[in-house]
Amino acid sequence: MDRTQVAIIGAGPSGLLLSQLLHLNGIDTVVIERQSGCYVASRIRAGVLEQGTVDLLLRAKVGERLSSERLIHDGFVLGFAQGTLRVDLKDLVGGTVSIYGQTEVTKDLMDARAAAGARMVYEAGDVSVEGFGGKAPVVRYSQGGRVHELACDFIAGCDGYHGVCRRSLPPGSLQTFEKIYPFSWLGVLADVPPAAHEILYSNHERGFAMCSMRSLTRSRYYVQCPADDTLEAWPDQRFWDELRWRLPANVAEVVTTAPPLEKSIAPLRSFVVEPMKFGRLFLVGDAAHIVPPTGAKGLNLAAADVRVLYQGLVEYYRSGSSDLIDGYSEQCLRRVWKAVRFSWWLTSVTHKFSDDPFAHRLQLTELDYIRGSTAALTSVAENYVGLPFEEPA
Ligand code: RFL
Ligand code: PHB
Repeated sequence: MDRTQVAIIGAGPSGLLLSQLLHLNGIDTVVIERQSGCYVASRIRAGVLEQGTVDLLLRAKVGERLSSERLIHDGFVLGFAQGTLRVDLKDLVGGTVSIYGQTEVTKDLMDARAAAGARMVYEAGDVSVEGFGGKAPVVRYSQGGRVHELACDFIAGCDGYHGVCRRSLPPGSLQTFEKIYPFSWLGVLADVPPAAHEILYSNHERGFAMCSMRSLTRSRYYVQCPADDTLEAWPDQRFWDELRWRLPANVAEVVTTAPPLEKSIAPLRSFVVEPMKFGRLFLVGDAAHIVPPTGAKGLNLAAADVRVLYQGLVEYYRSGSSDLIDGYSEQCLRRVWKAVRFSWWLTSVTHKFSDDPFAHRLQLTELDYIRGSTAALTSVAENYVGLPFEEPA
């Protein structure tokens, strides 16, 4: 039977980053992914990296292109019917965020893993995980018409929300917390200059809209749409009209349009499972938790889980101590719940939930309150840039 120290299920950002950090610390991994490499490399997702995530990517030696190509933003903007409010991250908490697409992070990690000769299995079928309750976990998968078995010390479930690892845990061993929002985001990526210099979250009576970017020539826009909406209902012109309608007038008038490079609908949910560790199986990133994209926390939380897990595994292999890996779940969940709270809060003040005038007044009051309170604004800023990590670093 083939063998490795850590079997990693999923080659999204969590799996690739964990594999790279463990490799740099002399720990052997095999990454097993059900999709093709091309598919993984072309998924369009997140765009905002906390400085802690950037630091971890630098530590993983995949920060070269990131350092030269990222856009550094020291603020973002909240738009409401009554005007706009800029959250000055630099002034309030001395922080910034980096604009660099998850697609690029994934490519950089894939290149680094390939350059190091990593064992990557793409297009693996029927992946299953067993034996993690004891000392001899095994991963099975099929490829090229054959079933393969991989023995390992640990399994990292980096296989996203729809993955197999969480579903393989014994019934009753997990507690699940979930909130499904009554709307989705329709996103468009287009090669047009961004209409706003900074990310703009806009609350409008027709629904939420947002301006983001990937570079100075590539924009990412979103509009809130009904949860059961379809792409067919959104011809390009309808999307651009609706976006302009919902943005502050000075931004709307400089939106330029082009045929989308990508258009997709993503449902919004908050989801957490506890614990994130069962025996020798760890759930990492979206496999354990989902947040609505409003706070830009999903990828950053995934990186924070990886940071805790790789440090714990390095300590285990160096000293034999399992103290850090034993505390993996508790440590990660403290950060996860704070990001769940912040993403829920930012979603609840910027989106249209109903026609209820009371709910709308509360949203406006939230804005009015943070506008008038440096304490409240500082809280928003410290969450947006990313809360400090717990040590050891
Ligand atoms: P991923 O990226 O879902 O990767 C999981 C991988 O596992 C594979 N897989 C399997 N492999 C083997 N066997 C199986 N049975 C498997 N089942 C699944 C999958 O093919 C995949 O390759 O999880 P990971 O690595 O934990 O990364 C999480 C992030 O992708 C996610 O949190 C972010 O994209 C969320 N997110 C954002 N996060 C941010 O930090 N900042 C943002 O600005 C931000 N914007 C967003 C977002 C997510 C969005 N969508 C599409 C939901 C904007 C959007 C619209
Ligand atoms: C994005 O650029 O895709 C993006 C940015 C900020 C968010 C969510 C998505 O909060």
